[in-house]
Amino acid sequence: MASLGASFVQIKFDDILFYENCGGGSFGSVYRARWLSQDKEVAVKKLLKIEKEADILSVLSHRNIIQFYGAILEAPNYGIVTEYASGGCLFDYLSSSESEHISMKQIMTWAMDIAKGMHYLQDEAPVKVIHRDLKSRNVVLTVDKIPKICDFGASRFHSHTTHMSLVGTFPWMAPEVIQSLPVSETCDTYSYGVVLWEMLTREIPFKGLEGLQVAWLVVEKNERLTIPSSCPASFACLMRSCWATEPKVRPLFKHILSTLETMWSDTHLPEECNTFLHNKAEWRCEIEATLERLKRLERDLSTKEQELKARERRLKMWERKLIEQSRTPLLPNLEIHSWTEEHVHFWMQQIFEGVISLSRSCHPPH
Ligand code: 7Z0
Repeated sequence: MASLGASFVQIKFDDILFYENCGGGSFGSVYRARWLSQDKEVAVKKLLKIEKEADILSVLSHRNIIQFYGAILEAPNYGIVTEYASGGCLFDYLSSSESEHISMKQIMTWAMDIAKGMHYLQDEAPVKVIHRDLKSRNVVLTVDKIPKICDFGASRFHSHTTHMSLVGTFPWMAPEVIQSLPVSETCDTYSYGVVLWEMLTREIPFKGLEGLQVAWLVVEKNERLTIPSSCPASFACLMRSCWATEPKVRPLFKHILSTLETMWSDTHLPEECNTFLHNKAEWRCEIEATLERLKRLERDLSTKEQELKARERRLKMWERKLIEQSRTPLLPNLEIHSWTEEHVHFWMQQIFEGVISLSRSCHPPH
C-alpha cells in the first residue's frame, strides 16, 4: 500500500497545560487543556503509546468530526491533541433541562450533521473508517452547538475494548457487534438510529436494564427500542430501517442523508414533529411499559431457570437409582430354560420394589 505521506504536527509535552478530565472520567483519559504556544483550548487523550494508525487518522478533516491538531510523542508521555468542544457531549445535553424545548429543526440539523460526519468517515475520507462505537457520549457540541463525532479512531488504537468501556455501550451496539462477528459499515447505521431515538425521546436507551440483559434481548429476542406510536412515521421508518437485524438491509449514510433531505421538504412534518416533542407526557408511558415488560421477562426467565435446575436434580437422582439397580444382577443369565421359579419371583419383586422405592425416594421427573 502506498504511503499517504502524512506527517503530523508533534506537540511538546511542556507546551500543554492540563486542566480537568473531560466528563469526569466517563470519557476515558481525555483532558481539557491549553496548547500554550498556540494559545488554544484543546482536548488531549492520554495514551500508553501511539500506533501507526495515527498517521492515517491525522489527515481526516470535516466540520462534523473532531479536528486533529497534533500528537505528543515523548516517552512515556503520549497523547492525541484535538479541538475542544465546550458544549459537552450530546448525551449530557439531552439529559439536561436545556433540552426540554428541543425543536424538530434542531434535531434535523444535528441528525444531518452527524450523518454528514459519518458519511465523510465511511465514504469521502482518504481511508474508510468504521466507527464501531457511535453513541451520544461520542458526539460533542461546540459553542455554536455544531456536533463533532469523537473517538472514531479508538477501535483502531485499543482493539481489545476493555470491559469497563463496554459496560453501558450495549444499547448502541448492533447485534453483530454484540456478538463480536465481523462488522461492516452499517454497524454504525444501527448506532446512529439509537442516537436519533435519543434526540427524539430525550430518554436513556434501555434505562434500568443491565448491559448483558440488553445484549441478550437485542440478539436473542430481537427486541428494539420502543418508538412511541405518535412518533412521525418518517422518523419511525428511518429508525426501524437503521435497526434491521440483517446488516445489508440497513441504509448507508448517503441514503440516510437523502431521506433526511426529503423530510426537510415535507411542509407538514415540523408541525407534526413539534407536537410530538411537546406531548412527551402522553407517550413516555409507552417506553416505560416496554421497560417494565422487559424487566418482567428477566424475572420470569430466572424463575424458569430455577425450575429447570430443580428438574435436573430430580433426573440425576433417578439416574443414580437406576444405575444402582442395574448393578444388581436380577437373573443369572439370558438362558430362559435355566431360570428357576425362585429366580423369576425374585426378579419381579425387584422390579416392584424398585419402582415403589424410587417413587418414594424422589419425585418422578416430569
Ligand atoms: C465530554 O468530553 C468532551 C470532549 C472531548 N467535551 N468536549 C470535548 N471536546 C473534545 C473531546 C475530545 C477528544 C478526542 C478525541 F475524540 C481526543 F482528545 C483525542 C482523540 C479523539 N478521538 S480519536 O481517538 O478517534 C482521534 C484520533 C486521531 Br489520531 C485523530 C482524530 C481523532
